[in-house]
Amino acid sequence: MADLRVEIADAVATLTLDRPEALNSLTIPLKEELARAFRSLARNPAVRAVVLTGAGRAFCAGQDLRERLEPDAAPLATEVRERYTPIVLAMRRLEKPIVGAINGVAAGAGASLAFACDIRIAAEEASFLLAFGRIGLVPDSGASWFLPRLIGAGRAAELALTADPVSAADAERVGLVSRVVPGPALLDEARALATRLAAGAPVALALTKRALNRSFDASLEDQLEYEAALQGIAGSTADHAEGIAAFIEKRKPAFRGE
Ligand code: T3D
Repeated sequence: MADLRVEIADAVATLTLDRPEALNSLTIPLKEELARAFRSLARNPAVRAVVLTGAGRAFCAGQDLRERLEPDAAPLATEVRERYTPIVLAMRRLEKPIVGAINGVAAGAGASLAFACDIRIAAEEASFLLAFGRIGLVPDSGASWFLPRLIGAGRAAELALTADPVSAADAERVGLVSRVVPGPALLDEARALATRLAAGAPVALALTKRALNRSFDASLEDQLEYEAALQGIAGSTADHAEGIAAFIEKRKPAFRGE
């Protein structure tokens, strides 16, 4: 049975990690399904935004540690390169916004998946745990890259080195999540946000994600030039003309991704 549920409605794809009995920890089939799903959503014009969440009480507990004990388990570096890196790259390269609906604990690579989303909304009972250190490993799947960018170097070092859990309330306070909502409302809130994003101008959203992705590695001069070039592309779309027309005519724009 598939461990990843994919539901598409109203231009929003909801991906649900679905191994609740093992806190949605990541097995080889689940990792492969997830990377495949993100690549396939990239090619699906009917999907304009994505929600990533977990079934049951956890978002994702990271690597399935039982699978790791199997005699034919790949060496760690190989597993990370071949099965985690492709997921994270597919998420960051997906030119559609990803809303993380963090329903419960996000631990180890599960936290990394949450960090790789564009926007995170958390349930009150959610928490983040850089569990790697607790089992003698280092942060992977982008955790050491995303975390300092999201919350600053000092706080990132504290979370990574102590592996102390961060509550949803603290995550909101430090800017790790955009907001915290009651658990039963989480999916509706995340889908409502994704639906709103899906109604945006797709090319502009794609280029915005591209600009944000490269901003930390660019000088101000380079980024100003990059923005100008992207604006040239966005400005030549039919959606830009539609945006202006809708403003003048005092109506909602109908963006078509053209
Ligand atoms: O290939 C590689 O290894 C390289 C990649 C590494 C990336 C990583 O993600 S390394 C980090 C791996 N993850 C962890 O170390 C987290 C392990 N889990 C926990 O620390 C705790 O489960 C949680 C803090 C997440 C939640 O605690 P709690 O008390 O709410 O739940 P629990 O009782 O520990 O877990 C409930 C069940 O889920 C339990 O199964 P059982 O006893 O009821 O049959 C537990 O074994 C299972 N479970 C939780 N996490 C994992 C898991 N099973 C397999 N793998 C897990 N990661």
